[in-house]
Amino acid sequence: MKRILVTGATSGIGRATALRLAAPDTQMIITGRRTERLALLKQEIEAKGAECLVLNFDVRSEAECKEFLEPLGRVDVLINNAGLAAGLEHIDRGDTADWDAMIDTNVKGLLYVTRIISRAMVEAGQGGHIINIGSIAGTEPYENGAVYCASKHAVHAISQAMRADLLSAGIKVGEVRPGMVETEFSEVRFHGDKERAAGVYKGVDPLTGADIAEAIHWMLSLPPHMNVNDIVLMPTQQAGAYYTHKR
Ligand code: NDP
Ligand code: 8X3
Repeated sequence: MKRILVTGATSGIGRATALRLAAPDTQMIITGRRTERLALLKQEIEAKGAECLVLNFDVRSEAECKEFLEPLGRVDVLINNAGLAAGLEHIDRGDTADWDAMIDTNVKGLLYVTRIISRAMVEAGQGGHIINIGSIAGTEPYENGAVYCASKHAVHAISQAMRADLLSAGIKVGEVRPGMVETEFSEVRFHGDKERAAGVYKGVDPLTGADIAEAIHWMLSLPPHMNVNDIVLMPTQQAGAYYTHKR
């Protein structure tokens, strides 16, 4: 049985990925803070013939990561997806609580999860596959996004370094770096302002969580000798952080 762990599966890219990867002979391990959503997703995953284990915890807490992830032992695949942007402000106006949330989740949370899961993979000696969800913000710093961009630059650096660290253990490390994907991302960034969030996607056909899930499914289906290190995905109407052609 293949065991696949997806962090941040209650919404957006993580939810779509958990559903895309669910199949008979697979155990999906889904995580997030919103209990009811995890319970509903478990039902959808099981309807696809997969087993499902729900882990309800906050990746910002190292203690919770240890409590919930260490008992798992080895999994075959880890999708490090849990993350957020909070706020969109010039550096002099930024809110330090937003900064802490982004750094604690996107960087420290990803590290806590990765340390536990990669260690179990190395100790089992059977390889594995880790895919980190980065962003175009991981190479393109943009105005008002200093801390989010810094956190995704960190994910980009960590992805490259951990690929080297885990090379001799035969563990594949890939990074998926999307541009604009319509999820709850902007609603979270704008602290629940749905109208402002909708404005981000107005006049654009953005990517969907399902589009990203399809790419992840493809990366996981490649033969053992082949790895995708880094893949950048954007809507056709976007060419970079500063270039979006709106209708
Ligand atoms: P969503 O807001 O729709 O989903 C984010 C997910 O992360 C939720 O399941 C949420 O679960 C989880 N999460 C957030 N904080 C925590 C936490 N502290 N502990 C556990 N889980 C957490 O956004 P997306 O699907 O768009 O975002 C997924 C990833 O994709 C993020 O890393 C984001 O940076 C990245 N990304 C998104 C892009 C976009 O345009 N949408 C573009 C490029 C990258 P819960 O709240 O239940 O804990
Ligand atoms: C999310 C996409 O353009 O807001 O990572 O950085 S963007």
